[in-house]
Amino acid sequence: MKEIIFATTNQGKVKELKMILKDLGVKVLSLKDINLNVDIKENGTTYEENALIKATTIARLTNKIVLADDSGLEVDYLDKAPGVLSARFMGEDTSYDIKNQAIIDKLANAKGSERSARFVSAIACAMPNGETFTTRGTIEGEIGYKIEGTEGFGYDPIFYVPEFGCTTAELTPEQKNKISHRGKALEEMKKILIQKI
Ligand code: ITT
Repeated sequence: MKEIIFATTNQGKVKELKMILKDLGVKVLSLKDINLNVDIKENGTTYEENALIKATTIARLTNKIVLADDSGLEVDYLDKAPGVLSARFMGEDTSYDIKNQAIIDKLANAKGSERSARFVSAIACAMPNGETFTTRGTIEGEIGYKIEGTEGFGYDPIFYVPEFGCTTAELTPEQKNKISHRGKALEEMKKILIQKI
């Protein structure tokens, strides 16, 4: 069975990607699975640039097909912050209870449509022959008024999806993957992988 490396240290992303790609007939290995510990400088200014930096760095080291995700939460009331800096917002080691409450507090005066927000995911694929591809997915929603739900990771407990009447942290993993930024970007990437592998 073909092996694909997923260049991430985020175990929430690993769980989602493995579930979404399970019908592709490839073995997905995370950096943890292959015991690879690399400090990658994500100094791009776009999700695509950062995803490509992660994928190409690990492809060079492993000579395998590598996928990477760079993603973030864009809050319109905060001029699309934290955006590409979502993991670094208030410090990488700050808990998401604190980060999520801080975003709710910053939106204390925002009402209704002023609370609009989206998750964005860029998936990059780097092939051993140097070819690269990227896909992107987004999901529109709103910043909730309080932290709700325990599924998912990161900003899920404050990302309210009006169609479902709950946050993405209250959806099952299957429900989230069907509608999420990462789910959509990976469905597009699957079409490319089917041709290429
Ligand atoms: P890797 O770079 O190792 O993949 P990371 O967590 O640092 O892990 P990013 O730089 O892409 O990844 O940061 C993305 C951040 O955006 C992530 O840490 C979350 O805070 C947030 N985020 C992205 N997708 C999310 C999702 O589906 N649910 C909740 N928060 C999400």
